[in-house]
Amino acid sequence: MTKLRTLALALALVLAAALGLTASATAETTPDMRITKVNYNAVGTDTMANRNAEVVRIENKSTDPVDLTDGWKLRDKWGHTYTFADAAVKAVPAGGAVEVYTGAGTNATAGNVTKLFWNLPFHVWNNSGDWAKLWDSTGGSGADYVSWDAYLISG
Ligand SMILES: [Ca+2]
Repeated sequence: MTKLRTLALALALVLAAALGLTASATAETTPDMRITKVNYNAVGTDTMANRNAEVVRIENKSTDPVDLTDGWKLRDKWGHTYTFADAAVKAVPAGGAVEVYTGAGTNATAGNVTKLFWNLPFHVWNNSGDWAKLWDSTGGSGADYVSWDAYLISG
């Protein structure tokens, strides 16, 4: 009986340890940032004046705030890279979004949406085909990806 009780206690301890590990593993959620809109083709002829008609929207689909300033980047197919550095995106709230505009402007947050301006002196997203890739803080293979040609968007 004593051996059985000891075995039961040992199993209970193992089970508790396993549950403890599971609980701590689920406490940290994986950031889930998604590119939900790419307006790559400004209406009319591309000029300096309509660069901000190009915009990429990225939404936080995870349940916790995400710090985009710890190494997140947005890139096109040709290597143009936007690095998230504004303090306003240090904690993008769950359900919140950031919008990256190509041209000049003043970064600003309204509600749970932060508008960021790349300040490029040209249109960056190719109308005839390109991709938008989001790199996370690990610098890995990309958190999200959207590509298009002149007629089709995928990703
Ligand atoms: Ca364009």
